[in-house]
Amino acid sequence: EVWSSKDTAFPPGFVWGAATAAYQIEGAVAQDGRQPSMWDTFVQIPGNIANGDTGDVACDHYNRYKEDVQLMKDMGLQSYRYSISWSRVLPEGRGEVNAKGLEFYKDLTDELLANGITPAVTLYHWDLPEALSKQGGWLNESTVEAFAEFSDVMFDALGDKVKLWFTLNEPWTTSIAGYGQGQHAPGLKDMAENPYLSGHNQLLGHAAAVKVYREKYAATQGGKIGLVLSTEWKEPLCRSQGDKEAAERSLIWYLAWFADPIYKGDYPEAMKERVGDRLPVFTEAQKADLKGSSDFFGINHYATNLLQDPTEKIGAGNYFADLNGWIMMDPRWPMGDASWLSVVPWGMRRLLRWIKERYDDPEIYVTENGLSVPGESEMKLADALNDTERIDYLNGYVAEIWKAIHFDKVNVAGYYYWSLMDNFEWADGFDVRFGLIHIDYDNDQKRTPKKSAEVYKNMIAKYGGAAATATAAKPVESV
Ligand code: GBH
Repeated sequence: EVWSSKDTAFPPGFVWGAATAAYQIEGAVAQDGRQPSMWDTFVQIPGNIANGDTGDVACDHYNRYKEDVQLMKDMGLQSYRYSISWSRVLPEGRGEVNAKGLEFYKDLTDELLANGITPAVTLYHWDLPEALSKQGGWLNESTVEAFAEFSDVMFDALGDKVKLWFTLNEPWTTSIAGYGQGQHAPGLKDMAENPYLSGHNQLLGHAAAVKVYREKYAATQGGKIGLVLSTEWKEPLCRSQGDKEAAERSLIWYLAWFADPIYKGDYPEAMKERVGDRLPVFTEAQKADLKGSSDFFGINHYATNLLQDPTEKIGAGNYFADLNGWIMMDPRWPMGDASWLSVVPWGMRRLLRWIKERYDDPEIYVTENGLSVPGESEMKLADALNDTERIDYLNGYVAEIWKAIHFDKVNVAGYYYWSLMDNFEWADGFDVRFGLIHIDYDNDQKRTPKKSAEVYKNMIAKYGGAAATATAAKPVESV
């Protein structure tokens, strides 16, 4: 059966939003008592960031948040996902609260609510306070407790207004890029043990924060809390059993590494077998705290890989040897402005279905999805604003989410485009742009909505309005 335009409704209450992260947009790194995070330190080292860019000013969102909230409102955004700069609130990572830092997040949250936009807060999006990083950061188990304390401060300050909380953003990326390969802060290089140890402590940090929320706040504040994981979709290169198993192994090493402890109470068996004593072990009490510690499944998804079973061993004793698969791209796929960003909308549907099946049909939020247009930062303004590739990407991926909901019966509760505006794209600095809104870094950070912002606005008006959500779609045969 073919779907018709009458069937395009999204479920009632489906949330349409956009996302950012503190270090990527705020700037104002030394304003009002903020102390450095490990990213402030990392960007100082020559060679770490393209063109020597830093987040010192970025979009200057800290000083322009009111203008930005108006832009969100103009776009019809229903929700905004933003993160907290931990060292703005607790400059030393623990201890003394910086009232002015906290004030900023209260003001921003109030401004959102006053404009009818639902706040969705990420507690940790990679910017660990430097004071904690110096003591080993996520390699040191004491960071677990520090994160729970920081989370407590934030629930206490914002929990009467924020009803959707994300503890960590993409522990995979922190573990691999930050502690394993060194392209991200803190820039450590050890792929044998660091990824597994930093991942382990992040999981414990997540569980500890959720415990604080559930014990002290959930009953009175009534919000939902979970975390945000990420993976590319992993498609077998050929139909051979070996390639199918390599693809499955890759999903386990990217996603189930973190999702299994949360939904099943422990690491996947395959990881325990292959990683051996480099994989830390949870105590029974920790397993109990982890299991069921997410009210929903947050997923950042952008791209797809092909997986081939290696015919010979690819090294030993490190993360990618443990995973044991060749990760590649189909050369025919269009690409974004990053070597990992293949444009493969159907990968979204397959990933959502995989999550549904492995984790017993959780509620899912797509917490990030977006495109950087190749060469956009080199373009004249008029060309950058005419971002047809981004529009195609948005339409394509959202259509696949729709198919996942209607044909595969996946419980998707919301979609957040990455990103609201161009921003500091980590190691790529300001060269790579993901925004619906253009930032002119040479002209006082001037904001200009791109064509994609208008398309998204129309999409939200069409699918996210009261009329659209009131009409439940007819059941349709699977295709
Ligand atoms: C997100 O991560 C971040 O949350 C956000 O801050 C960032 O700005 C945005 O994406 C755009 O980059 O090394 O080949 O195995 C990106 C999602 C998931 C992309 C992990 C790279 C690893 C590719 N990332 N993925 S690979």
